[in-house]
Amino acid sequence: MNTSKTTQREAFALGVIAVCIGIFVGELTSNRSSEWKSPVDSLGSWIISVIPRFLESFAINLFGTQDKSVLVGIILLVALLLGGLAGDLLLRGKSRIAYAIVALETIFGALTVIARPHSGISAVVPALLSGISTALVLYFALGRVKIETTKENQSAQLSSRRQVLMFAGGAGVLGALMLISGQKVKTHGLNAIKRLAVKLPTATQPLPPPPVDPALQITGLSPLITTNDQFYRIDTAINTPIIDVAEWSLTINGMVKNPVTLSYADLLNRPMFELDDTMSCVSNPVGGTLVGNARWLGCRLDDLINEAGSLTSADQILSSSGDGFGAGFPLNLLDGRDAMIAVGMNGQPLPIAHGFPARVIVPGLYGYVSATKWLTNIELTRFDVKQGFWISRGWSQLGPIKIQSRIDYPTDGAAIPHGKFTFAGVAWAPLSGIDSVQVNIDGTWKDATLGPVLSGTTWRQWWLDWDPTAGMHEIQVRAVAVSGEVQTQDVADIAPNGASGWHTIKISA
Ligand SMILES: Nc1nc2c(c(=O)[nH]1)N[C@H]1C(S)=C(S)[C@@H](COP(=O)(O)O)O[C@H]1N2
Ligand SMILES: [Mo]
Repeated sequence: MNTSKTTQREAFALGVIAVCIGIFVGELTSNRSSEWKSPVDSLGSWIISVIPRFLESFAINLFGTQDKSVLVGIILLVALLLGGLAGDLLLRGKSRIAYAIVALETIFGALTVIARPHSGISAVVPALLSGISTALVLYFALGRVKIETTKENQSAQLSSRRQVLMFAGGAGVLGALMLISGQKVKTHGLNAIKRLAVKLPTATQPLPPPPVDPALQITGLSPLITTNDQFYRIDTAINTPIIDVAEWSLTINGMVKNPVTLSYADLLNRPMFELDDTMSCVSNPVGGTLVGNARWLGCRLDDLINEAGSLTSADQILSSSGDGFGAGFPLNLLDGRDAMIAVGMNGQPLPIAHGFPARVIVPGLYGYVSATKWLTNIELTRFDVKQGFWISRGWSQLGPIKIQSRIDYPTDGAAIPHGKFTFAGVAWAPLSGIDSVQVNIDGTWKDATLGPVLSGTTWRQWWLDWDPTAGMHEIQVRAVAVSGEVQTQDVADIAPNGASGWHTIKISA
């Protein structure tokens, strides 16, 4: 009894090890050539592309910006469990099912590799090698065990083979981890060093330095300008793309008279301007944090489009990043607003996570329809011909940022100590700007004090002193735009075109 139990456990472990070695081989080979793609990354990208957005938002809320690592972790876990299952089946003599599992896993991985943009047929090489090595290890570790007839022989054979294999497996896994991280560190590191070497141009007419930030004085208030490392991050990329600025180029083509291609140096040589702009994700819930305010540096998008000369039949500007992401907005939204190809963020070259070397920023639009990071192409096209990444997944074709306000301090459910304190938060209403913010305390609206205006497309900080009475209180906030628009109380979900409603919190004093 005891022996057979151990044997089963060993078989499971050997199956897991076989998959570890397979994954090692897959990652190792995918690092050998830019044509060959990592099966793990491809599976992740595929999952992100089919996952319903509400689930993605849920994952983002749960795991924050670690959501991609969690996804990769889940993929690895499932693969290892399937390996264990295959090991177990082999021990029971069900070798056909065992190998079928490995084959299906391999084929599925290979299909997700093919599904990635710019995948040639050779892209599946790592997936195939990974599957073959898994099957071979399984075969040599467990496949021939059944030749022995008695249970005793079986387990004796396994035990001696076990030690060799456990050792080989352990070494393989360790090697794989070192290799994968080593390669990632090397390529990402090189990318990071090249970014550090970039010398940003200065704007033709630099903006005045931002005013003193009220957040320095007011507890819990969001800073006027979000620092680069505090800025939210949302994208479909498992790994940020490795882009060599020396080779990178931006092409403007499609329904244009003269296609334009710019190198990074060409781009930096164009007249530059600075833009203070608040960008939000359409998935930002009421009161949420998927929104940030930065000082961007870049060149005018409308000038570039004018140089390319759009045909009158075009109605959409569709930008894309070469990794399958695309974002499109109506051409007629280039109405003089300061849309830009951004190269700088808060005085630094765009951080890699935020789109280095270049991205699009269009004031007043959610990121999913405009703000393509790791930009490589801008195509003039028609909405009835082509659409951005999220549109076929149920998100609205048009994505103007809705007027919103948020209570930063105190947080929902907080217990406030006795005595005076200050409510604080931010409100935004691009392109118009914020005219006033009111706070509803237990049913009475009071006007909040407003912070400085950076531009019509940036958020404004607000605050309000209050001397609470003991007990529970319900607090709401609403904003009024310079245009006269009052933030609606009507609650809307983030899908399909952005959340609305008043941010409401309960606190006790
Ligand atoms: N290449 C690429 N660009 C992208 C995305 C993406 O998935 N891939 N996501 C968009 C979305 S949905 C948003 S909200 C913004 C987020 O930009 P940030 O990560 O710099 O905050 O980037 C946009 N640009
Ligand atoms: Mo987004």
